Parts: sequence; structure tokens; C-alpha cells
Amino acid sequence: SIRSSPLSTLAQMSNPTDLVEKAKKAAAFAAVDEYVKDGMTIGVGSGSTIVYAVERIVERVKAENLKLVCIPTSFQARQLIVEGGLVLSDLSRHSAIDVAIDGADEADAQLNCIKGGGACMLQEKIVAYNAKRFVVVADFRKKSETLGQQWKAGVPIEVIPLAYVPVLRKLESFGGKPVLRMAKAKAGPVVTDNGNFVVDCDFGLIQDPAALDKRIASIPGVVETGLFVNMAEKAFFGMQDGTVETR
Ligand code: ABF
Repeated sequence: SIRSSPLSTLAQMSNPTDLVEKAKKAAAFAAVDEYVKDGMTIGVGSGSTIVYAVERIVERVKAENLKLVCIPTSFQARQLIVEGGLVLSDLSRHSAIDVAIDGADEADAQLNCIKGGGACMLQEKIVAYNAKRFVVVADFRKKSETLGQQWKAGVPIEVIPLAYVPVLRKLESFGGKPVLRMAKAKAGPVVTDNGNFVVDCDFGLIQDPAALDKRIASIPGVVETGLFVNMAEKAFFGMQDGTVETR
């Protein structure tokens, strides 16, 4: 039958979606196993790779009876925590986070990241900044030498709605190509969990992410950028061959 023909088996094995999902899962599981310990307060990132990290946290909480407290970085993260039956808290009650685990759109050789493809970078950055340790989980597509090599959609920038036009103009004067992020249905702009807009600004290859981050953040109306400079201590990349590479 077609199902058991060698060709269809080959097609299944090399299905790119399958490879990416396996890579995300391998990276997320490895990070949780290395970093999550009993009694910790955990920052829970956003995105599709984090779904696997929460899956592993839930498994370990049940198997090892771990006592953990989870701080979300988005509405999605909050839902994952609640649905997983984990203990949900916030930065007012638990301002000292032991480890924050989050995905990324790209991570370079120094572990600087572009984040915010999912429009959650403001809360993600607050949680990562307040964590003793910040670790990134990603698949092989996100690994690069220089930011801008892999993520071509530009740097996500969270902007106060009334300021978006002057912010776009200022970003153009910096040499960027900014666009206001629109919702899929083209019904209007994407609105973040914080009620703001997102501008995606292409700067090509980013040689000095620290300087660019400061420059963008200094524009009035910009709330936060998706450049996470010097924040991550380790990145776990799930690779095509099923292994996990760390940096
Ligand atoms: C969050 O989710 C974001 O900062 C980043 O944009 C995105 C990565 O998502 P995924 O794991 O689905 O690639 O971590």
C-alpha cells in the first residue's frame, strides 16, 4: 500500500514541519531538565517552543512532586500555566525569578536575540530582566552568527498607538524599513497584551545590537524593542538530526 511504501516513509521522515516540531521539543525538554529545580520561581515565555517547555514542567511537577511558582510573559503563557495546573503568580508577589525560559526568533553567536515575532516582547523582557538566569529555547532555524541573518521580518518594536507615525518616520531616518504590523485578517493593527501597536523594522544585518537597541528605545513613544542584548546565559537549539546544541 502507499502507506508502507519506502517513498512515503522517507517523505514522513523528512517532513520539514515534523523536524522543526521535534527540534523545538528537544530544546525545550533539555532546558527544563537542566534548569528547573524544586522550589524555584520560573518565568514562562511565549510562543510555540514554550508549549513544549510547559509540557515538560508539568510532567516533572507530577513525577517529582516539584513545588514551583510560574510567572507568565503573556496571556498565552498565563493560559499554559493555568491549563497545566501549575501555580500562577506575578511580579508583585514573586519579583525574584530563579530562571526564565523563553523562545526567540533569532539568537546570535553572543546569545543576543531578536524576539517579538509573537508580539510579547515587553513582558518577556521584564521577566527576563528580573530573572537570575535567562535561557533561550529554539529550533535550528533561529541559530545565527549575526542578528538579521535568519529573521527577515525586522526588529519588533512595541509602540504607543498615538505615536506610531512619528516613530515610523524616526526609524526611517535611522536607515530602517519600518512597517506597522497588521492583524492577519487585515482588520487593523496587531494590538499587544499591553494595548500597544507593533512596528517591525528591517535594519539588515545588525552588527551592534546594543547600540541599535538604545537608539530605538530613546524614541519617545517606543515602549520596548525586541532586541535582547546580553541577557541570555545559554541557548538550547534543537537540530535537524535530533540532537540539541547549546551555546
Ligand atoms: C516568543 O515567541 C517571542 O519572543 C518570539 O517572537 C516567539 C518565538 O516563538 P516560537 O517558539 O513559536 O518560534 O518567544
